[in-house]
Amino acid sequence: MRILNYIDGKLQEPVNKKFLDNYQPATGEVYGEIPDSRKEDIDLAVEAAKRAYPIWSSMSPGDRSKHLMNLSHAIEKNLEELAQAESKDNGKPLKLAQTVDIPRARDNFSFFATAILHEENAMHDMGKHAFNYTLRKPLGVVGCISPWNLPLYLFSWKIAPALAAGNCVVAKPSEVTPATAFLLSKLCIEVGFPAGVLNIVHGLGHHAGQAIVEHPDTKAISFTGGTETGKKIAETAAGQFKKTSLELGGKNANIIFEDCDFETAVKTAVKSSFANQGQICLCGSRILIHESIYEKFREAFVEQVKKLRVGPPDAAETQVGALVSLAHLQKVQQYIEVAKREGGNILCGGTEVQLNQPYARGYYLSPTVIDGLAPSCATNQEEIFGPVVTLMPFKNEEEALAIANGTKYGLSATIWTQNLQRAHRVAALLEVGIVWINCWLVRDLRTPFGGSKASGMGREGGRYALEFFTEPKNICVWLNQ
Ligand code: TXE
Repeated sequence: MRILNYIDGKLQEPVNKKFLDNYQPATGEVYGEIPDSRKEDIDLAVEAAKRAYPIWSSMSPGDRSKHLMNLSHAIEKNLEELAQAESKDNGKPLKLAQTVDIPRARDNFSFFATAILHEENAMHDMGKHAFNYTLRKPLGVVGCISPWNLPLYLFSWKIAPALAAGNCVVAKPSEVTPATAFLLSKLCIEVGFPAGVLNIVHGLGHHAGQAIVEHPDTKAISFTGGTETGKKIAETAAGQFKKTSLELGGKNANIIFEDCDFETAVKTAVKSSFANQGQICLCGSRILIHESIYEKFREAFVEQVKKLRVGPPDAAETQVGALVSLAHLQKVQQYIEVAKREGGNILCGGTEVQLNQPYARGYYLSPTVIDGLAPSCATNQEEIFGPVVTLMPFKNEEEALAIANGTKYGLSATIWTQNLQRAHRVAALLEVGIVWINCWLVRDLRTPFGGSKASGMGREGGRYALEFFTEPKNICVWLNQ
């Protein structure tokens, strides 16, 4: 697959004609190439977006909505092809791409396409003297930079609200998983999406990504990725007073109280630890268990984890596919070594899984459960972002909260209890942006999505995203003589 940039409605090579290898995680083989775009490509994309902006931003919400719905329908029509491409590019089970990633990308477009049909603006009445009304204006050209773990899902989660609000977009998917963003650009051409409104440029973060952030004409940056990268983006953007929305890492606590619905808690904890090979920012990577049920939970949990089937992404029975890249596999393995040095007990997993040809060189790791580590050690503090989870006992609610809140991250948490008062009390005291009570990853696209502390700044979702991608302008009208 030879991937091309999508600029001004056309597929094109990067100006320098240089390409990077694209790897298939399931086999470890190079299976395509992607543009190694630089500043000059971003300049072209921003110019195209600026030309398209006057028409796109002044279109009625109804007309913009129709264009976005066309993309949603095109994703639905091509769901199978997109799911195959996502699974091949990322290593995730095909079934997951078919049932979660691609349907969600479709829904991201339809959600924001219809949301703008129901928008209302504020009016502040000052009695007989005057009144105010508030316009919400798009920002202009905005940059959207997305990661590799949920490629089309997170890419569309940014560009759909940005476009719906009337902005033109320069977007860069992760260089590790560029395939479905490229297929989306082909769909844009197929459905006649207006040229220049959405531009998709491929390349490395420190080249193409950095150029989007530095460009004086990108008015806002919506970013999802690692905390270190987010910090760098925030520093660059601050100098230009650019708006930023940063969705970064997590080290989420999954708190299991003694009165939980045990079977459901165990089953869901397996999912929240290892879905997408543990490469979801919302995964519950630290399981805190009340000491009275610690042993019982550990036994039941490890037994179920051992049964998870690691295998080729396209095999129907596979539950855990390949990690996204060799570099990432090695990073996760290093963390397992750190856990051993810190004195952790590897209760299961921790080793590479050797599959037969053609998958023998793929990046497979067995789901890993570790206990016996203090909350303050590196394994329990740093984001591993792989199929690795730790178990820790706690004595009471206060201790559970202290452990849960005791990291630099603050993205999400899960609470398992049948005690209504405790559930709400603990939820209110958790220093995170999202809490699930007796469930995990149940999503309503209208709700605020994002984290606090080192997990980021700002919120995505529903009106929060539409507010981020617009600027309020108050107009005061004097009525008296
Ligand atoms: O992400 P990066 P990486 C975490 C996870 C992972 C770590 C690093 O812990 O191990 O981050 O992953 C672009 N200016 N998450 O290195 O580098 C880059 O090209 C502008 C959490 O793959 O942050 C890609 O498109 N852009 C996470 C995007 O940023 C830059 C999801 C993310 O890449 C840039 C993924 C720069 N200077 C990883 N440098 C989550 N929150 O869900 C890179 N990029």
